[in-house]
Amino acid sequence: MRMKIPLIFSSVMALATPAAAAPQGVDLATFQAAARTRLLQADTNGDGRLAKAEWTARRQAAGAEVKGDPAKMFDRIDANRDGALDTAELDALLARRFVRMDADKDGLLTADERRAVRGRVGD
Ligand SMILES: [Ca+2]
Ligand SMILES: [Ca+2]
Repeated sequence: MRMKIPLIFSSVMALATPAAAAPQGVDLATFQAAARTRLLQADTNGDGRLAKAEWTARRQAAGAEVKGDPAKMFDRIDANRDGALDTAELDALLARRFVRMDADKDGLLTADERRAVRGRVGD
């Protein structure tokens, strides 16, 4: 009987491996974590939040792909009006963005869905 255990184990591994190797998309939490890390590259004073000047500088550096006034956009995102974008505010922004990008509403962003909006979202 003991000889069968490794066989069962290896067949379970064989079933699990393809799903791990070829994910169907990125879920919200993964998207938020990755995008938040990218946004916080603009956190030049390292306090873990984006001040308006940091946000504006980042939007301007993104150049022609960015539409709209960065300062007005900042004010919309800064829900508690303290003049900085914290993790919760960035995650709320990214959650709205995720919903817009998730064309088939399955809760996962595929590479195609992300490609479809590239250049429209500004980063
Ligand atoms: Ca804030
Ligand atoms: Ca999707």
